[in-house]
This record gives sequence, C-alpha cells and structure tokens, in this order.
Amino acid sequence: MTETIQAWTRDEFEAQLRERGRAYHIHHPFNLMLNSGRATQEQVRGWVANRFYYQIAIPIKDAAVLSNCPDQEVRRGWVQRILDHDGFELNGVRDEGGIEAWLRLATAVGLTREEVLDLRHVAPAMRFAVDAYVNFARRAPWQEAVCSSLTELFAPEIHKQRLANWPEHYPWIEPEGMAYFRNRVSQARRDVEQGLAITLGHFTTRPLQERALEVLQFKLDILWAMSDAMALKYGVTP
Ligand code: AHQ
Repeated sequence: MTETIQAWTRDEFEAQLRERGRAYHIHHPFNLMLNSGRATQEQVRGWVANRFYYQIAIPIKDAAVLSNCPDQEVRRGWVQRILDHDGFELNGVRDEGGIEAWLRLATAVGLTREEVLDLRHVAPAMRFAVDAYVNFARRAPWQEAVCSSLTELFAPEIHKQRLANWPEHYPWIEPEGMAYFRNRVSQARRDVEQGLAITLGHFTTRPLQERALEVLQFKLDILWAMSDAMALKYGVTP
C-alpha cells in the first residue's frame, strides 16, 4: 500500500513557491546587464519594443482566465487586471492604463509609437514564449492559470530596481517613461494577494502542490526564455 505523502501546510507551501524565486528573470544575464547600467541604447530600446508584445498579451491572458472561471467573487478581483493594462473610463474616472504607459516608456527611450505598435522589432522566440503563456491560460484549469501569475511574487523587486537604477545609469531616458514601473509595484502586490490566496486555497494535497510548483516553474521558464531571446537578438555583456 503506497503511503500518501503529507501535504505541506499553507506556510510551508508558500515558502516552497517563494523559494522558486531563485529562477526569476531578475537573475538573467540580460536583466543583470539592464539593471547594472551596462546596456546600450539599442539593447534598452530592443527590450522595450519586445516586452510590449508581453504587455499587450497580459489582458488577453487575463480574459482567458476570466472566461474559464465560474466564480463571480474571483472574477470581480481578476477583472481589475484587465483594467490595469487596457485602462478604463468609469463614472467619469479615466485611467490610460499600462499599455499606454508602456508606449510612453517607448517614446521615453527614443522609439516611435508606430514601430512599437506594429511589432516590427519582436523576435520570433519572444513571440513564441508570450504566446505559450496566453495559450496555457486558455487551456489550463483557471486555478493553474492563476498560479502561473505568481511570478509576480518577485516582481515588485524588479520594478523597484529599475526605478532606483535606471535614472542614474540611463540619464538619456525621459523620466516620465518610468511611470509604468512605479504603477506596477502596487498593482503586482495587489495581484499577488489574490493569486496567492487562490493558489494556497486550491492546491491542498501534496500532488496538487507539486503541480502548482510545476506551473510556476513553467511561467518562470517563459520569462527566462523571453530574456534569452533578448540576449540572442541584442547581445549581452556579462
Ligand atoms: O508588467 C508585468 C505585468 O503586468 C505582469 C502581469 C503578471 C502576470 O499576469 O503574469 N506578470 C507580470 C509581469 C510584468 N512585468 C515583468 C517585468 O519583469 O517587468 C514581471 C512579470 C511577472 O513577474 O510575471
């Protein structure tokens, strides 16, 4: 008779999830170069133009999660993510959203809106990594798609790093371009509150918890592959 392995407690499981931060793309050589001031203007511009493809995919991914989710309470929280990126105009309150903020980052680094919007700079491997994320969210159980967004456990750190280092390293970037990263620090924290609660509450047996770690690793690999694509196309100085 196979003995059933004991599930981790909520705290142990959360610690296991956070432990996977070792593989977060903050540690990727391309990101280390970006955040240490060693990137050229071409590498910064290439990264901004390519990451735009990820930014416009996020609301599509989140809409896929919503379309698979029968829980109204969860949808009420999750729909905020689409508004964060697409912007909104509700009862006289207007917010341009993160995609527009990313376009301002693009012009702040010397790109035109047109060359970012038409995706001419997007590397095939960047496209495929991002598409893998959207297709996963369409096909996977919605709780797994929620779990895959938990790479944002580690996101506030990477946004704060850019806010702290880029103005000093890249004085040629117009300061207002940094607004996207400023907004994401609090938005990522709010996202994680909901995503972590759902994940800790749903994946409650050891096999389910192991699956959640596999899903998180899949998304960490997507972010890592996106940086690989940048290093390949624009080079990386260690
Ligand atoms: O700008 C980012 C963003 O809007 C999101 C949404 C979230 C998700 O649903 O998977 N993840 C995410 C991330 C954003 N920026 C990345 C970065 O390095 O700038 C980090 C990324 C993430 O950690 O998944």
